[in-house]
Amino acid sequence: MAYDIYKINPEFRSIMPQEILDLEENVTWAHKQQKNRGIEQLPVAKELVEEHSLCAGCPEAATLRYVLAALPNPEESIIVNSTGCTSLMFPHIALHTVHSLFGNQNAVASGIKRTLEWRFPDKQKDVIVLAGDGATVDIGLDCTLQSFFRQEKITTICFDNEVYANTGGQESGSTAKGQVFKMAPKGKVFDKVPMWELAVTSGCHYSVNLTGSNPKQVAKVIREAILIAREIGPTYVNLYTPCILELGLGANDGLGQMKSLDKERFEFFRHVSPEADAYLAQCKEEGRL
Ligand SMILES: Cc1ncc(C[n+]2csc(CCOP(=O)(O)OP(=O)(O)O)c2C)c(N)n1
Ligand code: SF4
Ligand SMILES: [Mg+2]
Repeated sequence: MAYDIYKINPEFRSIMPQEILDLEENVTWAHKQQKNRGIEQLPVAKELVEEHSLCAGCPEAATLRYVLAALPNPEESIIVNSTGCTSLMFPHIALHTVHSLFGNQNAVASGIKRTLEWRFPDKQKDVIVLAGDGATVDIGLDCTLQSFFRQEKITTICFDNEVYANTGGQESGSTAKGQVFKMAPKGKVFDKVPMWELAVTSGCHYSVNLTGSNPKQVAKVIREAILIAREIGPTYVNLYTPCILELGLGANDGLGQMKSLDKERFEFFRHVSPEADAYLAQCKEEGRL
């Protein structure tokens, strides 16, 4: 085994599927040759989610793989998740993850980050929130914004599929105006909340809005967001990962849907504070980007 972060309880070993056993035995996070891990490793690295239990073709699954491939230091990273379709993938990940109560993810992540800073003052621990739009922009908005106001050094990634997917298609604050879903039959009355703008006014040093259509771009943004959160302050990434099921699309239609919104609601937006910009330049010079 490459790194001792994923251990199966010996009493459960005999009933574990091969997929889970493989995760323990074949992870490559800390292999020396994987030092410059990136999306190039997607076809070969076991831990970059080979299998998942989401709908076939769900863009959330593909985008999570890009996120995992972009982590600057996976062994020292903790991902805080919230209930939703995203959370179905976490049992398949050989990393430290925490499943928090729906909507509380940024409060939980803030506590973890502070505790780790106190417990391991000599180690750099990256705390990353990954949650849906319902958890981030709607029910958990208070916790999300409070973590920005208080300048918590965490990265918040919202998998924005513009709907409460896991509970069958209710509208969220992130749903576009006029959108009809099974459980929003009259169409959304209000505008979509531009969370990436709220993030800027609430104190994030880095805020990006994009779709999951371009793996390289996603990886670059995630890496920058995590590095800035280490030294400067909170960062936010809003990633469009459409729910093909609720949109009535097929398993092969996710990429096309993302591309069609690249120049629309999810036109690339990037805010970087002056301190963060200077830090990114330093990271580049040191070869960390
Ligand atoms: C405290 C609490 N409130 C509500 C729920 C019900 N619930 C489970 S998943 C979900 C929707 C998640 O939507 P989103 O965060 O957008 O993620 P998605 O499923 O769309 O990826 C809700 C409301 C819950 N599990 N816990
Ligand atoms: S319901 Fe939607 S978001 Fe959830 S797994 Fe299926 S396609 Fe993905
Ligand atoms: Mg959602």
